[in-house]
Amino acid sequence: MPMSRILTVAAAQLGPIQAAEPRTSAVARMVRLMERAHRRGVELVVFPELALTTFFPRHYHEDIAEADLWFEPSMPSIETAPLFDAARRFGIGFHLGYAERAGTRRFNTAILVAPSGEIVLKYRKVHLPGHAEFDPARRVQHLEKRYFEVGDLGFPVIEAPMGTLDGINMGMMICNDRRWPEAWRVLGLQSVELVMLGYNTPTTNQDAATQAGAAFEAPHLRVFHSHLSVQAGAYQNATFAVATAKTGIEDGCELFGHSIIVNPQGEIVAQATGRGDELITADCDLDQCRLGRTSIFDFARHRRPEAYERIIDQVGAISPPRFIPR
Ligand code: ING
Repeated sequence: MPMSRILTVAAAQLGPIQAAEPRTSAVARMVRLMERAHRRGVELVVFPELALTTFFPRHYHEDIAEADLWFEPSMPSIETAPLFDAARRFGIGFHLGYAERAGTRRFNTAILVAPSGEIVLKYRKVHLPGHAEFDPARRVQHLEKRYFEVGDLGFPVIEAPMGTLDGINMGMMICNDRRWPEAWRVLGLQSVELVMLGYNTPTTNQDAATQAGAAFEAPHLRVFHSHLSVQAGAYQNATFAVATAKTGIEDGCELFGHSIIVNPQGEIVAQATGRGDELITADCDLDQCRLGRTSIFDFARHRRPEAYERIIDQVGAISPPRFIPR
């Protein structure tokens, strides 16, 4: 019987960050969550998407350069250094989502940081929801296509030490990515064992309310869809997943929480219940990935890429041929 490979992880859910809240305040809140995590023996902490500021894509800036105040020109920086110091002090790795400015390029980015404070992996969000121009019909804008470029790093997986373990296969995605099975499968095809993702998801769908005739999406379904996406992604790729929310009311817009930790069977093993800063933890036995990976989801034995061409060849859906009765 192989030794179990236990990693104690935490989703460090954040309550609202108001537009006026300085980064130093958000960072101080996150350091307090890392201290709490350390007291619970946590070895890896997953913070949300865009964890340093309010979810600014809800605000319209005519001049993109005006939005630069929401971006990090360097990582670490003076404001974020306390997170890296805490990682070293507590011997804890962490995942952080933030708005990255790389020269003239802007991305919705996440990094994985080792307990040494070294950046182990970086990911730039590929699936950018919402729109690029101001939409007068929307009560709240969702301008990720305006402020961010599509990520250019693919969906990378790295094997790196974490906690007491010599090597864990870790990968990331961000928010809307979790709704796209392709993102999970690209990570699964690299033998990922732990997927980290942060999200900022409004409680009510600002989209549907504005598209005439769009079916109304009840708020309870918003959480169901979020959980369904993460549970399916974890199960179908035999991986653990930590999905961490920024939640609460920011600038009058409510984001839902319900952060979860999911095992390779698709079971929710921990769930947040509040609307503020909250730490949920779980012991993840990474050898649980072995069952799915060597049976139902043994990709080498069962996948048939020759039948999947449409997934690569097409972007949008086409209309099917019509049945003509004889
Ligand atoms: N937020 C939302 C998300 O994908 C969204 C946007 C919500 C799109 C609901 C579609 C339906 O969770 C981000 N930041 O991607």
